[in-house]
Amino acid sequence: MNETISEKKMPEVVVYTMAFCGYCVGAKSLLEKKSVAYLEIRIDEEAGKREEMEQRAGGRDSVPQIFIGDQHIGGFDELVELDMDDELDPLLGLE
Ligand SMILES: N[C@@H](CCC(=O)N[C@@H](CS)C(=O)NCC(=O)O)C(=O)O
Repeated sequence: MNETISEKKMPEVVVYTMAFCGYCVGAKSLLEKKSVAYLEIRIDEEAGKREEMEQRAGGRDSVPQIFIGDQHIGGFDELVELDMDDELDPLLGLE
């Protein structure tokens, strides 16, 4: 079946963040530069979200923690590394 751009399924992108976090700003900026919509979850504002993040991220407790669909990417460094290796866009459904 032919897939038009408007029908293309983009995975849900989730970024767990908190206030005063430069790495969080960096991760969000990279996604925004690519015009990728993401759900930001503030672990310092929403009850239970810190625990949820740590559970999903295999115990990692630094922010940001980034998920593309069901896949745990890690933090800002891992996001940038994937991008530098040209592996990020395919995960985001951009290619
Ligand atoms: N290498 C990590 C560094 C993330 C980081 O250090 N985040 C800070 C906030 S900007 C943090 O969570 N510090 C508390 C901690 O490491 O537990 C990444 O690239 O995401």
